Amino acid sequence: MRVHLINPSDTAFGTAVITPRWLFVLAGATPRSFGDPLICDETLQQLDPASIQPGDVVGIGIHTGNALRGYTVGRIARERGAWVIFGGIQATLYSEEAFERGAAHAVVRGDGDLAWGKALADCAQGTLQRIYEGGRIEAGDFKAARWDLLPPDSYMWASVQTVRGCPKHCSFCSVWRTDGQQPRQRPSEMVIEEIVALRRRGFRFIALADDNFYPVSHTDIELAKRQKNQARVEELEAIRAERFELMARLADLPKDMIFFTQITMEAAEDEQFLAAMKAAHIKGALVGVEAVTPEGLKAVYKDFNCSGEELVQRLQKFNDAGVHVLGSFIFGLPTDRDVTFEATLDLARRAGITFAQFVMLTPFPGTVDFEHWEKAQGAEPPQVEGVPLTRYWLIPPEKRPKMFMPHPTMNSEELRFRTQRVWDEFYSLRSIWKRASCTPNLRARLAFLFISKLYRQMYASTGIATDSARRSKATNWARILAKPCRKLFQAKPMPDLQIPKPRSLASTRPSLPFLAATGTEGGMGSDSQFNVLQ
Ligand code: B12
Ligand code: SF4
Repeated sequence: MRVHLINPSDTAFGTAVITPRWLFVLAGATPRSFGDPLICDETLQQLDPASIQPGDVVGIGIHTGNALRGYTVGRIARERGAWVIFGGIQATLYSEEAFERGAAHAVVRGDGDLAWGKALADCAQGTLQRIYEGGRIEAGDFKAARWDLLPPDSYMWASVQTVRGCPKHCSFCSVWRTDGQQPRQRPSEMVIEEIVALRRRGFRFIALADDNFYPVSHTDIELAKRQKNQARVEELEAIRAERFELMARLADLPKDMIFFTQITMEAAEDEQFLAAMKAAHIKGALVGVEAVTPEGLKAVYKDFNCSGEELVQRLQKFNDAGVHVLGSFIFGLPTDRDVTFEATLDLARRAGITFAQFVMLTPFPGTVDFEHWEKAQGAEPPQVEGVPLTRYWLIPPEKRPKMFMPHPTMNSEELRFRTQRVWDEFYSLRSIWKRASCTPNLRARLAFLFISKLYRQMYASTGIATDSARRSKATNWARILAKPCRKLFQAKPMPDLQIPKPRSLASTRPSLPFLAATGTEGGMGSDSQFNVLQ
């Protein structure tokens, strides 16, 4: 009985940007008695059905975007006589679908770190249950990824998680409902061990696969103080102190390491935090800007963000602190008008952000937006190919609409067209070249250009393109660009790298001067350049 773990995808690029972390975590959660699981990431290459034998166990992880392909993979696996077990956010929210469409024998809901081992053991004993409730486990129980099973020469960035959950409640996001609003922070030792294992193998670019790297803001602590809730103040301060402890340990890793995370823009008001990020080699962060107007922010329950000139200044603060911003903007909000597109582009340029993504508002299951939208569709929602629109992920990709939520003033083609234009302008050769001036030399500038074009091809052209001919052209381009790009991210392995010893806690407390941030302790890089090639 062999164990397979499959990450489904309709599109294979041959090379992928970020490791799908769940594959390697579930490999780590597979009891050694089952041997090493066979890992198949279909974003690299499609599954070979012949690799599945009768009696094998096949674990398939799905989110909304790849659920349909996942169900096809499930049926293939079951036809070949394997046990089929689904997990991931989509299987958690729509478990029955995995049985009906994906030929599942079982579904693991929630965290798979502990439940996967139980399901495998039951399967081996012939007592496989239908549903396993993985729930939300404690951070100390998160399994470390099996990086020794990484296919060689395939990924640009590895991914390591430091925190699960987010205290905010944005209307378009499911994280706070599925992963919870209480941040679950992994002990820093576990994080560092994984990163060192990756650096030994030649990975120096690591994406921190966190929901929100800044789970406690000054405002949160102030509020708890005003409410005279001392227990809450202590709890929040402890979470904050743990962040600083982790960053101090990251700062002790080799200087050539580069981390990228996801963070709310509140962090920009926290100079101590930004300085610690810089010292910790966190050189980039995806910041959910979402909208540039107060009405837009209100529409997505994100009024803790800034708008207008204040927003420009906020984003610039990241830059000033040496943290490059990948700004994430949403188009299609009910408050958007035709001028919003130009205003967003203008703001993105003025704020000096390094990368940007412009996504179209999508009602993802598990979100507040989805609930409202589903309700508005009524008892008999419109159908495409016999599938109700409210289950749009089951519509074949080439027939799937690009916009689901009707807009008061623009039709979906207009929204798509305008969104595409913003991508085109932000990623025009001229604009990229200008932004590339943040790099230290010509070689790095060319690399920056190359990477920007790849990013655009992978995320914009494949996602927004309407017809399949355009999509496949974009995919081919991404495939061509991806291979040489990967080499830019490769580093010389450091097989002898040791885990740096933790410093004394006192030196990492945020209430004390953050020594590393002033450059008086080891590990801090000397420049804030985007030094891809250094
Ligand atoms: C890091 C991240 C990214 C990164 C890296 C993606 C990558 N290649 O890994 C980037 C920035 C590139 C990204 C992009 C996108 N992302 Co994203 N991303 C995340 C994030 C923050 C963490 C994912 C992660 O690695 N977690 C760590 C692993 C270990 O946890 P896990 O995946 O949840 O797996 C656990 C369980 O689910 C379960 N499990 C999972 N699979 C399986 C399988 C089996 C068999 C079993 C038993 C258990 C099991 O066990 C695991 C261990 O506990 C999540 C938020 C979240 N909390 O999930 C969003 C999230 C997954 N992303 C989301 C979205 C929407 C996107 C984008 C579409 C955004 C956009 N508009 O462009 C793109 C799509 C990219 C793509 N095609 O996959 C949504 C998905 C919503 C949905 N319903 O599908 C999430 C949930 C965030 C949100 N806002 O709601 N993302
Ligand atoms: S969008 Fe970001 S800040 Fe908002 S709830 Fe999701 S993870 Fe938290």
